[in-house]
Amino acid sequence: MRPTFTRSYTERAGKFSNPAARQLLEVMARKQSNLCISVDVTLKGEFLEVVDAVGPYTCLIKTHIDIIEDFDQDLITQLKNLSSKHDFLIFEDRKFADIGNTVVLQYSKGVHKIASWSDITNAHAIPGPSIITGLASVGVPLGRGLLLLAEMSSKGSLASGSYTEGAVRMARDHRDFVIGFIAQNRMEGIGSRGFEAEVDEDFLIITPGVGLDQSGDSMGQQYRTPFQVVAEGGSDVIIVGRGIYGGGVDIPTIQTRAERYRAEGWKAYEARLK
Ligand code: S5P
Repeated sequence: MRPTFTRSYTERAGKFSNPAARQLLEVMARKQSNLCISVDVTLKGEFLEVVDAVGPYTCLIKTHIDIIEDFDQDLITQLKNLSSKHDFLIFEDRKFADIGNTVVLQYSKGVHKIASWSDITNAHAIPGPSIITGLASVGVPLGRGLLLLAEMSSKGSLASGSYTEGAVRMARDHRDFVIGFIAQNRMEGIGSRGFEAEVDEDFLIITPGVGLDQSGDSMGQQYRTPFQVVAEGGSDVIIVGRGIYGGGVDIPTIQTRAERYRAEGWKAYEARLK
């Protein structure tokens, strides 16, 4: 059987029943972009300015909505307008990690009402399957998708080995809602009998810790290049943050960098299809 990562995004889109996964793969093919941009800035005005500037180059805007100091409902209205204008999906990087009842409230209520605007969100596997059933009770009726954190990019991460295997097993039991993983490697076949190529399952692999010019930061982040991540590692989407908006640069520079990462990510995808 042909391994998942050698199939085109378009071919794979049709196989997902989850609407968010399907839409993401379709946007990726349409825009020739497997670049998710993490806009980790703390002021609404700057956030919207960067999102509007990089919108054309990205398939997915990743947010940490709780770091925005002057958050209001209008930010969400404007973000959704930009997502229609530029044709990208929205991923709130909330990293839920609590019991089912609590994550239901955190996902749907409070100031941010994440489920009402975020196509995709993510969760740690640490609480066990009830975190998925809790989040799914809110997200599935809205057509949302969930990524489980199976591995992390930070030095000394404890998410490896049997923990990663446990996360994959949890995902397999909830295929309607769990669309893939935040991970550094492909996950098909992990924790099951066969080798990757023998298992016909498809999970999206979304990979942070991507940079072309740095190997890490002073706080344990570790970077690999788009080629290492997509062509060699078989990941589907690269997440780039400071590599694009970092260093206090102007908007044209941010756009030049976004296009550079888009082109590198796409080239790596085309290389692995061959
Ligand atoms: O393992 C992880 C998982 C995530 S979601 N490592 C990460 O770095 N992230 C997130 O990706 C992190 O919270 C940040 O928003 C982004 C990486 O940002 P960068 O500036 O280092 O590219």
